[in-house]
Amino acid sequence: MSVINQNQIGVVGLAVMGANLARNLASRDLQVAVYNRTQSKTEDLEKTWYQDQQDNPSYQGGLYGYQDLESFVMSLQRPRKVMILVKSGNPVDDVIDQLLEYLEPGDIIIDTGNSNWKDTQRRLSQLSEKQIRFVGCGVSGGEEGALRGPSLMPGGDLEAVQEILPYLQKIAARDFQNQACTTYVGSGAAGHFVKMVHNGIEYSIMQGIAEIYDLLKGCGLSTEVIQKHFKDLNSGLLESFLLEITVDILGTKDGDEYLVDKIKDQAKAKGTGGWTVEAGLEFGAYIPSIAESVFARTGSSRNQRFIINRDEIYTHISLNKLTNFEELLHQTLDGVYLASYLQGLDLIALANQEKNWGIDLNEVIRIWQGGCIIRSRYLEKLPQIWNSTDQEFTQKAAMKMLMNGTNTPTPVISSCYNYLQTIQAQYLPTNLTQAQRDYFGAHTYKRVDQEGDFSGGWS
Ligand code: NBP
Repeated sequence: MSVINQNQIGVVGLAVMGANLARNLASRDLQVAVYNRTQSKTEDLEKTWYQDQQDNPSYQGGLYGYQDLESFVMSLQRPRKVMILVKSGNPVDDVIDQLLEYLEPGDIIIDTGNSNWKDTQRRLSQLSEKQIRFVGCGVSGGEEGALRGPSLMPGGDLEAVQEILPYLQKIAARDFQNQACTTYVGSGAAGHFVKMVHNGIEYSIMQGIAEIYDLLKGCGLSTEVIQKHFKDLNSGLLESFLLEITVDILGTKDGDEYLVDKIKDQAKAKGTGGWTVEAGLEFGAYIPSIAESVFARTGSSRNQRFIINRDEIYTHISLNKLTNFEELLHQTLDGVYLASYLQGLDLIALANQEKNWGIDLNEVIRIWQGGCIIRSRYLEKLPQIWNSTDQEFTQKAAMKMLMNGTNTPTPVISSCYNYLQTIQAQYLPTNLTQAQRDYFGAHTYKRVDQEGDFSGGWS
């Protein structure tokens, strides 16, 4: 369809995320141009949008497919706003290069994919040389969120974000106060950095939930009973998207059996968890549970030559005979959620300090309250915990008791426990570690009773 200067926003890349975001935008009364490298996806989306309109006659927006990038770009009102939702990495650079043939100074490119924050930093400076304004925007919520309301984390050029925020606010999910789950996250690569850390937290909580599932399996409980436990866990602060889907998953049958029992125990990853761990090392953040959750997926492709019958290595002591079993489970998962969130916030705070992005962590917590994978009621209480200095982590006792009761591998529960122990420890044994470093390498040490750097003094 050829319309000049008519459409308010354009979307390039119409796989699940781009198609659903475009439908979301059009359903909010916006005029949306869409383009995809493979033409058939554009045609499919036009048909879906036609059906959306039949089902919802009140829709005032429009969705217009273009078969070439030039007419797509020419159809947009100036300054043009183009959202890119293609596979992260080289495809994003390819699309930007193609767009540059037609865009003009002042136009805005919004990379809404899961780009690596370092690529975003590079693209920002490359595009500012060409006077194209660039926004790196994290999106969370998966395909359903993209359609019905995601959490949107835009960062980069402030003025550009302010110009697109009215559109983002229309399509975003709502927080607990009914405000849009989007905000200007910060300058530079802040948006994609925050989204990356969101994914790191997601990895950790998912693995923590899986470990609770494994503990319950180790008690000999049926999938049906385990599902009931997760239904109960999905309450209070733990009421969350990840527990909701766990309950649905555990209730899904394939024939007479549960589908989950037919799935191979090998989890894959697309990279954002690993990037979070790299960033943790780069900025000196203590994020052990995020690292454990990434390696837990790697470990799930373990070398099978050591495998022995599970019953021989796992001590199935009857966890379900522990008093207050439900409460222990709740407390343990509470510790996992809390430690995972705190680690992520710590990492964002350290990066923000070094990069001067101007991130407001309370706002980050707020825009995760709706639409996103790590949304939970915990996020209501998190600012208070994050901003306080004297917290008692009462969850630790339950975590310890559960772990003592089993030989089931619990890398994330253990590391969350150790994380909470470590950040509360009045002193750690690292005086000895530093002494050893100085002993064999003259790496110096600091003293508790004098200022300065010291070395030697060993007998
Ligand atoms: P994919 O990540 O599967 O990418 C497929 C899209 O990229 C198609 O439109 C494809 O066009 C296009 N593309 C590729 Br591949 N190479 C291209 C190139 N060189 N030039 C132009 N287009 C190219 O899509 P997705 O799952 O919808 O995700 C889109 C972005 O959103 C990704 O960055 C993803 O990480 C992120 N994200 C995804 C989710 C999720 O739940 N899926 C959630 C949050 C964020 P074609 O049709 O012509 O092959």
